Amino acid sequence: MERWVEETLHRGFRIRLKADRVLFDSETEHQQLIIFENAEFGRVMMLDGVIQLATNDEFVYHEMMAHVPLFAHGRAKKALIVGGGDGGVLREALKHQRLEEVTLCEIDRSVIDLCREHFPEVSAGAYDDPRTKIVIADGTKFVAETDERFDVIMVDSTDPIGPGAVLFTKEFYTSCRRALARGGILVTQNGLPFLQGPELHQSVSYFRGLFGDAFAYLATTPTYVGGPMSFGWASDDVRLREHRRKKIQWRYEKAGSFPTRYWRPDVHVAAFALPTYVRELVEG
Ligand code: SPD
Repeated sequence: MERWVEETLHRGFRIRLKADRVLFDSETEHQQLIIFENAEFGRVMMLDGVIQLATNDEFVYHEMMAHVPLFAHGRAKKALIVGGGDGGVLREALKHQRLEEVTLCEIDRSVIDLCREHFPEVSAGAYDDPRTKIVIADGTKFVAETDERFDVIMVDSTDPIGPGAVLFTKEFYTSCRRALARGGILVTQNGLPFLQGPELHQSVSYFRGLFGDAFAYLATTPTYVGGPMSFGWASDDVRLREHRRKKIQWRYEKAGSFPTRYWRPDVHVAAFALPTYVRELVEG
Protein backbone atom coordinates (compact mmCIF):
# COMPACT_ATOMS: atom_id res chain seq x y z
CA MET A 1 0.00 0.00 0.00
CA GLU A 2 1.23 3.53 -0.83
CA ARG A 3 2.25 5.69 2.10
CA TRP A 4 2.16 9.47 1.89
CA VAL A 5 3.68 11.52 4.67
CA GLU A 6 2.12 14.90 5.34
CA GLU A 7 3.95 17.91 6.70
CA THR A 8 1.86 19.55 9.41
CA LEU A 9 3.87 22.75 9.88
CA HIS A 10 1.44 25.35 8.56
CA ARG A 11 -2.15 25.99 9.66
CA GLY A 12 -3.82 26.16 6.26
CA PHE A 13 -1.31 24.69 3.84
CA ARG A 14 0.08 21.17 3.69
CA ILE A 15 2.34 19.18 1.42
CA ARG A 16 2.60 15.40 1.19
CA LEU A 17 5.58 13.32 0.11
CA LYS A 18 5.33 9.72 -1.05
CA ALA A 19 7.39 7.44 1.17
CA ASP A 20 8.73 4.80 -1.22
CA ARG A 21 10.54 3.09 1.65
CA VAL A 22 10.41 3.92 5.34
CA LEU A 23 13.79 3.45 7.01
CA PHE A 24 12.92 4.60 10.53
CA ASP A 25 9.72 5.72 12.20
CA SER A 26 9.68 6.10 15.97
CA GLU A 27 9.84 8.41 18.98
CA THR A 28 13.25 9.52 20.24
CA GLU A 29 13.66 10.86 23.77
CA HIS A 30 12.70 14.31 22.46
CA GLN A 31 10.60 13.99 19.29
CA GLN A 32 8.87 11.90 16.64
CA LEU A 33 11.36 11.06 13.90
CA ILE A 34 10.72 9.50 10.50
CA ILE A 35 13.22 8.80 7.72
CA PHE A 36 12.00 7.70 4.30
CA GLU A 37 12.93 7.63 0.64
CA ASN A 38 11.19 9.83 -1.91
CA ALA A 39 11.67 9.82 -5.68
CA GLU A 40 12.18 13.57 -6.08
CA PHE A 41 13.82 14.66 -2.83
CA GLY A 42 15.93 11.60 -1.97
CA ARG A 43 16.17 10.45 1.66
CA VAL A 44 14.04 12.66 3.85
CA MET A 45 13.97 13.23 7.61
CA MET A 46 10.97 14.71 9.41
CA LEU A 47 10.80 15.67 13.08
CA ASP A 48 7.40 16.08 14.72
CA GLY A 49 5.74 16.28 11.29
CA VAL A 50 8.11 18.89 9.83
CA ILE A 51 10.62 18.24 7.03
CA GLN A 52 14.15 18.91 8.24
CA LEU A 53 16.34 17.45 5.60
CA ALA A 54 16.30 15.88 2.15
CA THR A 55 19.46 14.55 0.56
CA ASN A 56 18.78 16.05 -2.87
CA ASP A 57 18.78 19.69 -1.76
CA GLU A 58 20.34 19.80 1.71
CA PHE A 59 23.39 21.48 0.19
CA VAL A 60 21.46 24.72 -0.30
CA TYR A 61 20.54 25.27 3.34
CA HIS A 62 23.76 23.91 4.81
CA GLU A 63 26.09 25.85 2.53
CA MET A 64 24.19 29.08 3.04
CA MET A 65 24.04 28.73 6.81
CA ALA A 66 27.79 28.10 7.05
CA HIS A 67 29.56 29.99 4.27
CA VAL A 68 27.71 33.29 4.41
CA PRO A 69 28.73 34.15 8.00
CA LEU A 70 32.14 32.46 7.78
CA PHE A 71 33.20 34.28 4.62
CA ALA A 72 31.62 37.52 5.84
CA HIS A 73 33.68 37.25 9.04
CA GLY A 74 36.84 36.23 7.23
CA ARG A 75 38.97 35.39 10.28
CA ALA A 76 36.80 33.01 12.31
CA LYS A 77 38.72 30.53 14.44
CA LYS A 78 35.96 29.20 16.66
CA ALA A 79 32.39 28.48 15.61
CA LEU A 80 29.34 27.09 17.36
CA ILE A 81 26.43 25.26 15.77
CA VAL A 82 23.31 25.01 17.92
CA GLY A 83 21.15 22.09 16.74
CA GLY A 84 22.36 20.80 13.40
CA GLY A 85 22.60 17.20 14.57
CA ASP A 86 22.49 15.89 11.00
CA GLY A 87 26.02 17.26 10.53
CA GLY A 88 25.34 19.20 7.32
CA VAL A 89 26.28 22.66 8.62
CA LEU A 90 29.24 21.08 10.43
CA ARG A 91 30.44 19.51 7.16
CA GLU A 92 30.33 22.85 5.39
CA ALA A 93 31.90 24.81 8.26
CA LEU A 94 34.85 22.44 8.40
CA LYS A 95 35.71 23.30 4.80
CA HIS A 96 37.12 26.52 6.29
CA GLN A 97 40.64 25.48 7.25
CA ARG A 98 41.08 28.65 9.31
CA LEU A 99 38.54 27.29 11.78
CA GLU A 100 40.39 25.66 14.64
CA GLU A 101 37.36 24.32 16.48
CA VAL A 102 33.69 23.83 15.70
CA THR A 103 31.37 22.96 18.57
CA LEU A 104 28.11 21.23 17.71
CA CYS A 105 25.54 21.46 20.51
CA GLU A 106 22.63 19.11 19.83
CA ILE A 107 19.97 18.26 22.37
CA ASP A 108 18.98 14.91 20.86
CA ARG A 109 21.74 12.32 20.61
CA SER A 110 19.47 10.05 18.56
CA VAL A 111 19.43 12.61 15.75
CA ILE A 112 23.22 12.33 15.45
CA ASP A 113 23.16 8.52 15.74
CA LEU A 114 20.35 8.09 13.20
CA CYS A 115 21.89 10.56 10.77
CA ARG A 116 25.26 8.82 11.03
CA GLU A 117 23.46 5.62 10.04
CA HIS A 118 20.96 6.86 7.44
CA PHE A 119 22.59 10.06 6.11
CA PRO A 120 26.35 9.33 6.16
CA GLU A 121 26.92 11.59 3.13
CA VAL A 122 25.42 14.59 4.94
CA SER A 123 27.99 14.64 7.75
CA ALA A 124 30.63 13.10 5.42
CA GLY A 125 33.02 12.34 8.27
CA ALA A 126 32.51 15.72 9.97
CA TYR A 127 31.57 14.27 13.37
CA ASP A 128 34.99 12.60 13.51
CA ASP A 129 37.04 15.58 12.38
CA PRO A 130 39.66 16.47 15.04
CA ARG A 131 38.37 20.07 15.06
CA THR A 132 34.84 18.94 15.95
CA LYS A 133 33.59 19.07 19.52
CA ILE A 134 30.19 17.47 20.06
CA VAL A 135 28.16 18.50 23.09
CA ILE A 136 24.86 16.79 23.84
CA ALA A 137 22.97 19.45 25.74
CA ASP A 138 20.13 21.91 25.66
CA GLY A 139 21.45 24.71 23.41
CA THR A 140 19.88 27.45 25.54
CA LYS A 141 21.64 26.19 28.66
CA PHE A 142 24.95 25.65 26.88
CA VAL A 143 25.00 29.12 25.35
CA ALA A 144 23.92 30.75 28.63
CA GLU A 145 26.61 29.00 30.65
CA THR A 146 29.62 28.60 28.39
CA ASP A 147 32.81 30.52 29.13
CA GLU A 148 33.90 30.11 25.54
CA ARG A 149 33.59 32.87 22.97
CA PHE A 150 32.75 32.11 19.34
CA ASP A 151 33.41 34.10 16.21
CA VAL A 152 30.34 32.71 14.48
CA ILE A 153 27.22 31.10 15.96
CA MET A 154 24.90 29.23 13.58
CA VAL A 155 21.51 28.24 14.94
CA ASP A 156 20.38 25.28 12.86
CA SER A 157 17.12 24.79 14.69
CA THR A 158 13.72 23.30 14.04
CA ASP A 159 10.76 25.69 13.77
CA PRO A 160 9.57 27.72 16.75
CA ILE A 161 7.05 25.12 17.84
CA GLY A 162 7.55 22.50 20.53
CA PRO A 163 11.06 21.99 21.88
CA GLY A 164 12.63 24.33 19.28
CA ALA A 165 10.63 27.38 20.42
CA VAL A 166 13.19 28.35 23.08
CA LEU A 167 15.75 28.95 20.32
CA PHE A 168 13.68 31.91 19.09
CA THR A 169 13.45 33.81 22.38
CA LYS A 170 15.02 37.09 23.42
CA GLU A 171 16.70 35.27 26.32
CA PHE A 172 18.43 32.85 23.98
CA TYR A 173 19.60 35.60 21.62
CA THR A 174 20.89 37.55 24.62
CA SER A 175 22.97 34.52 25.59
CA CYS A 176 24.21 34.21 22.00
CA ARG A 177 25.34 37.80 22.10
CA ARG A 178 27.25 37.10 25.31
CA ALA A 179 28.86 33.99 23.79
CA LEU A 180 30.05 35.83 20.68
CA ALA A 181 33.59 37.13 20.47
CA ARG A 182 34.12 40.76 19.48
CA GLY A 183 33.24 41.15 15.80
CA GLY A 184 31.18 37.95 15.89
CA ILE A 185 28.19 37.02 13.75
CA LEU A 186 24.99 35.19 14.70
CA VAL A 187 22.89 33.48 12.02
CA THR A 188 19.61 31.68 12.58
CA GLN A 189 17.17 29.67 10.50
CA ASN A 190 14.10 31.88 10.31
CA GLY A 191 11.66 30.01 8.13
CA LEU A 192 9.79 31.10 5.01
CA PRO A 193 9.00 34.83 5.11
CA PHE A 194 5.87 34.32 3.01
CA LEU A 195 4.34 31.71 5.34
CA GLN A 196 6.12 32.41 8.61
CA GLY A 197 6.66 36.17 8.42
CA PRO A 198 5.95 36.96 12.10
CA GLU A 199 8.75 34.60 13.13
CA LEU A 200 11.34 36.40 11.07
CA HIS A 201 9.99 39.76 12.18
CA GLN A 202 10.13 38.78 15.85
CA SER A 203 13.67 37.40 15.71
CA VAL A 204 15.07 40.39 13.85
CA SER A 205 13.28 42.77 16.24
CA TYR A 206 15.03 41.04 19.13
CA PHE A 207 18.36 41.25 17.27
CA ARG A 208 17.84 44.98 16.78
CA GLY A 209 17.63 45.49 20.54
CA LEU A 210 20.78 43.49 21.15
CA PHE A 211 23.13 44.09 18.23
CA GLY A 212 24.38 47.02 16.20
CA ASP A 213 23.07 45.46 13.00
CA ALA A 214 20.09 43.17 12.42
CA PHE A 215 19.08 41.83 9.04
CA ALA A 216 18.35 38.65 7.06
CA TYR A 217 19.41 36.87 3.90
CA LEU A 218 17.65 34.41 1.61
CA ALA A 219 18.11 31.13 -0.23
CA THR A 220 15.86 29.00 -2.42
CA THR A 221 15.38 25.67 -0.66
CA PRO A 222 13.14 23.31 -2.69
CA THR A 223 12.39 21.17 0.37
CA TYR A 224 10.95 24.01 2.44
CA VAL A 225 8.04 24.88 0.18
CA GLY A 226 6.46 28.34 0.07
CA GLY A 227 8.94 30.91 -1.25
CA PRO A 228 12.52 31.59 -0.25
CA MET A 229 13.95 30.57 3.11
CA SER A 230 15.27 33.25 5.41
CA PHE A 231 18.27 33.28 7.69
CA GLY A 232 18.43 35.83 10.47
CA TRP A 233 21.61 37.88 10.72
CA ALA A 234 23.01 39.78 13.70
CA SER A 235 26.36 41.46 14.28
CA ASP A 236 27.67 44.79 15.47
CA ASP A 237 29.11 45.81 12.14
CA VAL A 238 26.87 46.51 9.16
CA ARG A 239 29.88 46.26 6.83
CA LEU A 240 30.02 42.50 7.38
CA ARG A 241 26.96 42.08 5.19
CA GLU A 242 28.01 44.67 2.66
CA HIS A 243 31.20 43.10 1.34
CA ARG A 244 31.70 43.36 -2.40
CA ARG A 245 31.79 40.25 -4.54
CA LYS A 246 35.52 40.69 -5.19
CA LYS A 247 36.37 40.58 -1.51
CA ILE A 248 34.31 37.44 -0.95
CA GLN A 249 35.83 35.90 -4.08
CA TRP A 250 39.31 36.69 -2.75
CA ARG A 251 38.52 35.10 0.62
CA TYR A 252 37.09 32.05 -1.16
CA GLU A 253 40.25 31.63 -3.22
CA LYS A 254 42.40 32.03 -0.09
CA ALA A 255 40.26 29.31 1.51
CA GLY A 256 41.13 26.96 -1.36
CA SER A 257 38.07 27.44 -3.62
CA PHE A 258 36.53 24.27 -2.20
CA PRO A 259 33.58 22.86 -4.16
CA THR A 260 30.09 24.20 -3.43
CA ARG A 261 26.81 23.65 -5.25
CA TYR A 262 24.77 26.69 -4.20
CA TRP A 263 26.93 29.19 -2.34
CA ARG A 264 29.25 31.21 -4.55
CA PRO A 265 30.60 34.72 -4.14
CA ASP A 266 27.96 36.40 -6.30
CA VAL A 267 25.14 34.42 -4.64
CA HIS A 268 26.58 35.41 -1.24
CA VAL A 269 26.31 39.10 -2.08
CA ALA A 270 22.89 38.75 -3.74
CA ALA A 271 21.43 36.82 -0.78
CA PHE A 272 21.22 40.09 1.16
CA ALA A 273 19.03 41.70 -1.53
CA LEU A 274 15.59 41.37 0.05
CA PRO A 275 12.31 41.76 -1.85
CA THR A 276 10.11 44.49 -0.38
CA TYR A 277 7.74 42.12 1.48
CA VAL A 278 10.73 40.57 3.27
CA ARG A 279 12.43 43.90 3.90
CA GLU A 280 9.26 45.15 5.55
CA LEU A 281 9.35 42.20 7.94
CA VAL A 282 12.97 42.82 8.73
CA GLU A 283 12.81 46.58 9.10
CA GLY A 284 9.30 46.94 10.44
N1 SPD B 1 10.72 24.33 8.34
C1 SPD B 1 11.87 23.53 8.49
C2 SPD B 1 13.08 24.28 8.90
C3 SPD B 1 14.16 23.30 9.20
C4 SPD B 1 15.40 23.91 9.61
N2 SPD B 1 16.37 22.99 10.11
C5 SPD B 1 16.86 22.10 9.16
C6 SPD B 1 17.93 21.23 9.67
C7 SPD B 1 18.91 20.93 8.62
N3 SPD B 1 20.19 20.73 9.14
